[in-house]
Amino acid sequence: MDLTNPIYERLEAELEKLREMAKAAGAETWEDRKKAQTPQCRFGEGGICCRICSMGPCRITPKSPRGICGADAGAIAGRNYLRFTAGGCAAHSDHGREICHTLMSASPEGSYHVTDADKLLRLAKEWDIETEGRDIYDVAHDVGFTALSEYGKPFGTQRFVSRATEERQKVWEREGITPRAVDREITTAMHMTHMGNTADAEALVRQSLRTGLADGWGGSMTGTEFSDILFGTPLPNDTEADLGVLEKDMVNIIVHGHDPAMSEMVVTAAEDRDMIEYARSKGAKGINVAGLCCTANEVAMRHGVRMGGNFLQQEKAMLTGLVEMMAVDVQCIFPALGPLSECFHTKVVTTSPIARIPGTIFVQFNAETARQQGRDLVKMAIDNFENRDPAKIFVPQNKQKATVGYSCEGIKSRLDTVTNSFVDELDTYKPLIECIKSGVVRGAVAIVGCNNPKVRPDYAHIEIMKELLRNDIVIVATGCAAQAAAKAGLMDKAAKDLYCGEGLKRVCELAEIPPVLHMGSCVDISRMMLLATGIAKDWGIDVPQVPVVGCAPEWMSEKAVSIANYVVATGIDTYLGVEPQVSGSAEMMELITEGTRKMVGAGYIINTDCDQLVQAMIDGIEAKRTALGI
Ligand code: BF8
Ligand code: SF4
Repeated sequence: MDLTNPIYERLEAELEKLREMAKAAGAETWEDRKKAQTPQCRFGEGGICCRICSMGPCRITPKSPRGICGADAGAIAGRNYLRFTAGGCAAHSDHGREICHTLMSASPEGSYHVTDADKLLRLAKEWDIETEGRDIYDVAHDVGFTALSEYGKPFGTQRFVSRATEERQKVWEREGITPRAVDREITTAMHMTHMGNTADAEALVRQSLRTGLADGWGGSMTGTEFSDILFGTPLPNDTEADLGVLEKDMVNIIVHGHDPAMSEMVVTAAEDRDMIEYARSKGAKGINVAGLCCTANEVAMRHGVRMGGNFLQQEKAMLTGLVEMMAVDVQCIFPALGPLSECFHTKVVTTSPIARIPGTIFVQFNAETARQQGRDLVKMAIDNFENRDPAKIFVPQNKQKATVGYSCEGIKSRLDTVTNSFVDELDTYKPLIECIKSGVVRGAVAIVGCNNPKVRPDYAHIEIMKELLRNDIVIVATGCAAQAAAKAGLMDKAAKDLYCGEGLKRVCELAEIPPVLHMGSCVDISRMMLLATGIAKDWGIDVPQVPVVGCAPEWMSEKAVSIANYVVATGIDTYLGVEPQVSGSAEMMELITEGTRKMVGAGYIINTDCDQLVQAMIDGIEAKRTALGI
C-alpha cells in the first residue's frame, strides 16, 4: 500500500490541524478515548464473555471452557452474535417504521407530502391496494398502514420477499429462514438467547440470517421505499464532500443521523426567503446546511446538500469552530458531542426520544409541527452565529466534487442512455450485464459500512476502492464508505482517468458516471439487494452466481452485522476488514465463514489486512466469472 498517497496526505494534514484545535480548546476526542480504552478486553473481542444472567458474568478460558450453566464458547459467542444482529435489525427497522408513520401523517396542507406518486402507486399495485379513482393521500395512508402491519403480522412472511429471485425464495424456505414479522424475528432472537434456551451455535447463526433478512427485505427496504415516496427517489445530481463544505461567512447547520424526516424540514426551512434574510441581518452571507453520516447521504442524494463527513468526522466538524448547530436524529451519534459542545459555541439539538444525549438541547420533532420546528431550528442556529469565537476557528479547505443519487432508478436512467450500444430495451440491467460478460467490466463490489478506530479512518475504504477500479471492477457504495469515496474524489466523474482500468474507464465515459456510484445510506443497502436481484433476473441466473460481492472494510455497528447477515443470505459473499466478535469460538468462526455457504451459498471472508482483503475479492470475482464460463 502506498502510504504517501496524495489523497491520504491531504486528508491527514487537515485532521492533524483539527487535533491541534482540540488540544488548544481542552477538548477530548475519540483518539484520546481510544488510547484510554487500550488494551481492549479480549473476552469481549472474542465474544466469549456472557452476562445474559446474573449467575455470570462467565468468561471462557482453557481452564473454564463452560459458563456456570454449561454454555460453551459456541453458545456464548453465538448468542452474543445473534443479539448483535437483532440490535441492528431493530435500529434499521424502527427507522423504517418511523418513516411509515411520517407517511401516515402526510397531507396536502401538512408538513410532509407525497413526492414520488409513481413509486407509491407501483407499491400499491404490488400489494393489491386499490388505486383507481382514489385520492393519492388515501392510497398513501393505506400503503403506509399495510407496511406498518408488516412489523407485527401474526401470520405469513415479509411481503418484499416476493421481490427476490425465485431461487432465493426457495433457499430461504428450505433453510427455514424466510423472515416473518420484523418484530417477531427480533423477539425470537431475544427469546432464543435468554438464559436456558438455544445453546446450538448453528441454530443461532440460522436465526441471525433470518433476523438479518427481516431487516434487509423488511424494515430497511421499507425505510428506503417510503423515504423515496415522501422525499423523492434519488437521481444523479452534483454535490461536494468533506469538511471544506463548511462556510466561513455563513451560518453552518449540520444535520446528522439517519431518519430524513427532520433533516428534510431543516433543508426546506434554510431555503425560506425570510430565513435567508434573517441570517443576512445577523451578518452572515447566508445559511449553509451540510450533512454528517447517513443523514448526509439522504439529503445529498435527493437535494445535492453537501456532505460534511462520515462517522469519525463528527467531532472534527465541531472542532472547526464554524458550526452554529448540529441537529441530530437517530443512530451513530457520539454521546461525546454533548460535552464537546461545552468547549465550542455549537448548539447540539437532539430531536428524537430514541436518541437523548446529556449536554444537548432536546426538541422533540413531530409530524404535525415539523415544518415550523424546522424553521425554529434554523432561527436558533442563526441567532448563534454571533457567538462564534474567532480564536477557535479553523477553516478546512478539503472538499471534492461528487455526483451522487444512484438509486436503482438512477442507475437504470444512465444505462438507458447507452442502451443502443448494447441492447435495444429500456429499463433493464442488460447493458451492464453485457459489459460484465464481455469482460470490459470484471464485476461489481458493494462497499458499505462505517469507520472504526481499529482501522486508520477511511484508509481501507479508499485503498480497496482504488485497487478494484484499477482492476475494472465497478463499485457501488453506501453509508460512511460512500462518503470516504466522495472525500477521496472517487465520485467525481473525472476520477475515471486517474484510477480506472481501460475497460471501466470506457464504460464510465459512455454512461457518464463516476466509477464509484453512491447508492445512499445504510438502509439503502436494500437498493443494492434489488440491484443484485435485478441483475440476476435479467441475466437468468441466481444471485450467488453473479460476479458481485459485498465488502465492509471498516464496519463497527450492530446494524452492519444485521446487514452482513442479509447480504450473505441473499447469496452475496461479504468481505470484512474488522473481525466479528466471535473469534473466541472456532465453531462460530467456521459457521460464519463456511457454514452459511452450505445453507445460502455465501459467507464471510475476513481479513484485517486490506491488501489481502482486496486481492481475495478480486480472486472471488474472477472465480465467479470462471464458473459462469465468461
Ligand atoms: O447507518 S455506515 S457509522 S452512519 S452504521 Fe453509522 Fe456505520 Fe456510518 Fe449510517 Ni451505517
Ligand atoms: Fe454464565 Fe450461563 Fe448465565 Fe451466561 S447464561 S452468564 S454462561 S450462567
